[in-house]
Amino acid sequence: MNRLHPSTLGELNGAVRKPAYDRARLRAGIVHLGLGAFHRAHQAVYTDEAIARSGGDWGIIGVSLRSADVSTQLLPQDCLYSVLSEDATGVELRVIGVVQEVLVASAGVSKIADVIARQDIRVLTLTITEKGYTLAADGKSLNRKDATVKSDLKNPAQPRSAIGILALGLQQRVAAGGAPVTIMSCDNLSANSKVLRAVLSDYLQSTFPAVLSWLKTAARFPCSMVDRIVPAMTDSGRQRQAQLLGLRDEGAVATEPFSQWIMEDDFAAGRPDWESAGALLVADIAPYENIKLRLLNATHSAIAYCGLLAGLETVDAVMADDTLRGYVRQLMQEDLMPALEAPGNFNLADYGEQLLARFSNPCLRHRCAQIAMDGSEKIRQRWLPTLQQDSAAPNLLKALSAWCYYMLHTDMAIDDPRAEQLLLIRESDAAADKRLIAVLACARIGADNLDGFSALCAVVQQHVDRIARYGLRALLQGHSKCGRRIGVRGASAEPTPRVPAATGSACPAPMTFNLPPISKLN
Ligand code: CS2
Repeated sequence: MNRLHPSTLGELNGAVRKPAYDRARLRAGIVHLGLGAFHRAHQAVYTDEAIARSGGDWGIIGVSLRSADVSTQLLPQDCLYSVLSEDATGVELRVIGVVQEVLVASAGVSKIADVIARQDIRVLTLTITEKGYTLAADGKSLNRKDATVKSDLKNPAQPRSAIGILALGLQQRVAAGGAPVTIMSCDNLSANSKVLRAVLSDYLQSTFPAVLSWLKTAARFPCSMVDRIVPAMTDSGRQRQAQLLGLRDEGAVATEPFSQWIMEDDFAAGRPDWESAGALLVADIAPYENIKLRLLNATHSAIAYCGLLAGLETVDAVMADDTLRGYVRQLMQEDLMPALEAPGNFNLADYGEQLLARFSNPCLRHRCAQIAMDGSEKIRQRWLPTLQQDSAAPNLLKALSAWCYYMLHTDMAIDDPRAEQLLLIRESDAAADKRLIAVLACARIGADNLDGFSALCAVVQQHVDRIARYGLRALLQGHSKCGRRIGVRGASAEPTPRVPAATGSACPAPMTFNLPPISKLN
């Protein structure tokens, strides 16, 4: 089978959408740090769609900070790749053409700094994951104890961290004329771009302090909320996608039909017409961001740890299990939703139902282990704010207990920036209460940021013991201690209908292409 390339586009299966613009007219205007599957299935798709719908010449230079794989996948294809979006009702397959160049940090950071410094680059976007921000416990300053940060602070001309590379590029940008730029985080962090500005400023203060005054006047940091479930690609997924395409695509990504991008309207030097592709530009992002992080992502993490402890591999398998699905619904409705303030036009109950349906999508095969990764970073973004409002939230405490049990009492792999510390705690023979406090401290949960921390520890310890004696299902089936049922703000008082159980064979016949490319909020 031939490989996807501009010269083979004519061989694509008929229903596959191709870039609906002249690629030769694109000029790089965006540099994206973190060219993983998520960016390719989200911001790049919006940019592609915006150019197709309303013109512009915004090409993307993508930077991979970790692996060099993406360059071997995309460069031989002249950076073309395909996005498959699929659920039980249909599939859509399209080729994206906006990525123009791929750089990898392992080949040297100077080229990356050079493109950040280019005066015609007007937008810098980032998907570097929560841990990429190298945040200290306060959630906004630089973690100066981190080994990579330490090395970057010593040698800022040869940085290895994302923040260090960005800072070096900006220092060169100022030297080259200091054209204004927008720097936008697209990661699952509360107040993401504000946090980015804070940690970057902290780093610059110690490395290139002269850049700080330029940063204040010439750079904008709009926060953004991004949403699309993008599981890691597998060999069999790639093979299947090739069959659907009619061409081999080493850079293929697969995702769900749903997609959402909400951002603050605060750009220094223009941007693609992302609204034309379905993005929302708002004055205040906080309510949307809170809903996404504290409902979607919070539930996702709970599904991941409970799923792994129950021996279920994927999110849809968790949702097809009566006990677990019942628990997930309770967690959302009784603990997470009541702690959220939805904007006036936002129907939280509908959003919750939509989430349950998205999690049940049988086509995604989203692995619990993928979501479980980096838990110590994710928990403080996803669970801590709800616990700070209600440290006795019964279902959320069960999720927290599942995470603690996983870390303390299993021999399952720990893929986490604090893995070393977590493993030491797992292997230690200290008293149970001390080990529990130490594990929670890794997730930055402690008496200093949580009223009622000791009561929380007592409940979590009981739950952990219960899992050890009777298994996770016994814990999830048990009624919450106080048996309370809290009304959901903005939700109907009626019990909500059950999401139909997903079946393994529910994936549709390929090539029906009946889904709208981008679903909008409400
Ligand atoms: C997931 C997210 O891996 C994870 O931690 O919760 O990547 C989630 O799929 C996205 O945020 C959905 O928009």
